[in-house]
Amino acid sequence: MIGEKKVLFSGMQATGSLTLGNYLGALKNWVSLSEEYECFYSVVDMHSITIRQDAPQLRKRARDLLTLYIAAGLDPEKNCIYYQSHVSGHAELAWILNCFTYMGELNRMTQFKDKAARHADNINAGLYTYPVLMAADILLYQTDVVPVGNDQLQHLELTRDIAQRFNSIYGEVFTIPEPYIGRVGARIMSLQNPSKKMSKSDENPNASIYLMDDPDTVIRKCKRAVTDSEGVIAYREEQPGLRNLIDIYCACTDRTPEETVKEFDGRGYGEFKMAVGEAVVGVLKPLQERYVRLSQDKELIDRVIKENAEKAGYYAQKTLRKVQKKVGFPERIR
Ligand code: ATP
Ligand code: LTN
Repeated sequence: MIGEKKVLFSGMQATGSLTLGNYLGALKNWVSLSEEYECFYSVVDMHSITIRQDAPQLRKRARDLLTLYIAAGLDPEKNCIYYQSHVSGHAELAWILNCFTYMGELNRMTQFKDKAARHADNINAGLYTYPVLMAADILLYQTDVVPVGNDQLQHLELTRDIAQRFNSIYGEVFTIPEPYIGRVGARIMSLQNPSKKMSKSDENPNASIYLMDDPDTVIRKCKRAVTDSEGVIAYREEQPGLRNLIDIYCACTDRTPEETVKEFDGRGYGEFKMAVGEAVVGVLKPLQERYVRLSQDKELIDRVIKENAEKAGYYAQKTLRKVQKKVGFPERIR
């Protein structure tokens, strides 16, 4: 708890252009939770280097992502929006937690297996211990809830196990975090293959809508989305492409699938796809306008970066000092 509020932590990697999936599955939920909780939203740049990065490009993407958090509606005065690499406590706690994590546990992580297969030439130790750094991110702030997509649940389960193990040895040091999975948009699928999730690293540009796509591109991608030959607008598993478009439409217009099916009863796919495209444009356009305005305000962004790193650092140090004392590191002499 910080004051009267429970603590929320989440983060995203700056490793590519964000998609509508990232927005509807993560960012949009972050905004809706931001009043209720004391929030820490990090740009997890230390996680990014587990895959080889170009330094100037990583720096630019990290700043773009931080700006996008604000453009999506997170108020930087109320939410702690900061770079992970600016708070050294993440790395310090990660080292300690490494010593409380078993290799057997890390061997089971499916994201490691996927990424190791995709980057066979660079299976580094950081990629392997990535989940421990993620556990440190979360536990450093005594986090109560962590909003993530389904794909991160395994990492969160590991975080809870590490925290419980530590607490059972040293007493109640860490708060045990709970996952938060949003109701809508939990899993937006690829427009070209509805059995795969929409992902920023998809090599087919028509599969994903990017947050910075212009209106014509958005409409074109929606029109080309893979559907079926049933010809009936219905929300069912046998029509996964259409179901995904209905999910997108609902998430963008705050409607339910039932309302949507009713609204388009008896109308064709072409008309519906057009409506989906327009609904997406309706969400992206104001976001893009805010993004352009904010990215020109260097002073504001710089101030957010500086002040929020200090705020995060303050809370991080509180937990870190406690942990260092528990494990037996000598006290500092002042
Ligand atoms: P990559 O393609 O590089 O693996 P990604 O697009 O899957 O990236 P991440 O950076 O792993 O995105 O995830 C950022 C956040 O967005 C996570 O909380 C994740 O669960 C969520 N997310 C990513 N893709 C989707 C999607 N298609 N639908 C809903 N949520 C998503
Ligand atoms: N692993 C996450 C990003 C991430 C994160 C976190 C999410 C790093 N640290 C802490 C929630 C809490 C991803 O790849 N999406």
